Amino acid sequence: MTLLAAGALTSCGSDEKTSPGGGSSDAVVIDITIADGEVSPNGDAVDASVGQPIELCVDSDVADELHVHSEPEQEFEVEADPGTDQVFTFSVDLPGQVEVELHELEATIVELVVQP
Ligand SMILES: [Cu+2]
Repeated sequence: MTLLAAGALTSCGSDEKTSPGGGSSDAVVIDITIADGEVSPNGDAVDASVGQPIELCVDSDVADELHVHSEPEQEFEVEADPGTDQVFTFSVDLPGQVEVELHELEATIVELVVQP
C-alpha cells in the first residue's frame, strides 16, 4: 500500500478553474454557503457533462436537504455545522438542465447545464 501525498487532498474551492478541453474527468466543484437563511450561489448556471463528478462543498449554519433534480432524483442531508465543508459528490446520467435545490429554504442553488 502506498499513501497518497497529502497535497492530493485539495480543499474545496481551491481548484475551480479547469481549462476547456482538459478532459471531463475533472470534477466540477461548487462552493455553497448557507447562512442566516440565505444561500449562495443562488440560481447560477453551471456547465457539466454527463458522468462528470460534481462536488458540492457545503458550509451551512442550518440543517437542510439538498435535492438534485436529476433522473433519478438524488438527495443529500446537510447538517448544521458552520465553518466546516460538507462534501457531496454525484454525477448526472442524462443531458439536460438539472436543478440543485435547497429543500427547506426552497431555493435553487445552481442550475446544472449537463452536456452529452
Ligand atoms: Cu427538490
